[in-house]
Amino acid sequence: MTLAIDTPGSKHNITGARQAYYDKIAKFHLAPLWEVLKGLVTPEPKTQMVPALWKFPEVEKLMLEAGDVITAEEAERRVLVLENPGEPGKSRVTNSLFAGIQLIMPGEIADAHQHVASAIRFVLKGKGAYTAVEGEKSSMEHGDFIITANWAPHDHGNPGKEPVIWLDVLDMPTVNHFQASFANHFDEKMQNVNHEDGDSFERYATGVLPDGTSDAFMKRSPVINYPYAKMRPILERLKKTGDVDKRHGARVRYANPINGGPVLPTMGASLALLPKGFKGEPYRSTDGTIFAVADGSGTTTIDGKPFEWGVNDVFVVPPWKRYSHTVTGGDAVLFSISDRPAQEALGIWRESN
Ligand code: 1HN
Repeated sequence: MTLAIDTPGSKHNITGARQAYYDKIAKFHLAPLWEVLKGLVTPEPKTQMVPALWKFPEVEKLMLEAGDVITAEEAERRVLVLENPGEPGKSRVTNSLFAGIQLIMPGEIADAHQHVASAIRFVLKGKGAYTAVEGEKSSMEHGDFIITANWAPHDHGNPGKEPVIWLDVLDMPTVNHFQASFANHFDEKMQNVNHEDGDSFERYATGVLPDGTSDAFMKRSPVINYPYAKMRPILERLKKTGDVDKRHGARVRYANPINGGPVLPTMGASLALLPKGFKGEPYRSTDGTIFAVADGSGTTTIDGKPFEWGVNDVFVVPPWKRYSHTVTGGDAVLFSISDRPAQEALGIWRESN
């Protein structure tokens, strides 16, 4: 086939001939790579996701209104999805992660179920609720980091007197990307609890390992709850000895005590203390990151735009957007979570300043 004839209007002829060719091959489920190549193999990460911040006082008010609209039982999980404004309606905050805010009112329970998607909870506000994960009934306190691994049975309840609110992050968009989702509901509303509060932390995260510890824990941490009350003093130690990173502050990574790896294969989390007066240097990485404010107040400038935060606010930094933290009050503590372990396992994770 001759495509190029060097006459006036030849451009039009080429375009027309090409289009005719594309129409013809489309019937065979074929398409020209050269028309889309530049958008597929980009020289730098491209994302439709945008930086965003959810202020806790606003979210809390709206969340409590949800308490009037629907019971936890009807909703199965009373969660407001943190929708990235760059892609509303997709139930995700980054391409790979779901984030939501969950409310459980006094006297309510959220039934036992299990799913392939792994979850984490970071407790924001309220006392007296529990989550039961794989037989361990764990109390939920502000700043606690609780994991629910792939296929782990879990249910929540609030026998206390106050509403309890937490951040849920799930790798559901990742699981759905692979189209590998399974889920199961138990007939019993609550699972059998045979391990008391704090059991897995004491057993596995205090310098000893029980004989016969399962190999299954190479892939995911055996610890259900990493309590804030145990983590915060470690951050204070780092601060005291000046172990403060110029970008991230005095930071610890939640680790699997069996092998030092991430708590889950798909998601990794950290807790950082940014000392009073901290003015962080810029940083970017390919893992879009969700932050929750455990303590203090400050400003994070993301892609040149300032986002002011206070206690329990949640914000998201999309992949490869440059950001820097500044503290405006006393010491601040930031929780963060991303898909970094998944990217590292695939050998694609990168960072720069
Ligand atoms: C889920 O099972 C929980 O168990 C929370 O509390 C949020 C979001 C999407 C899918 C499943 C929970 C969820 C979820």
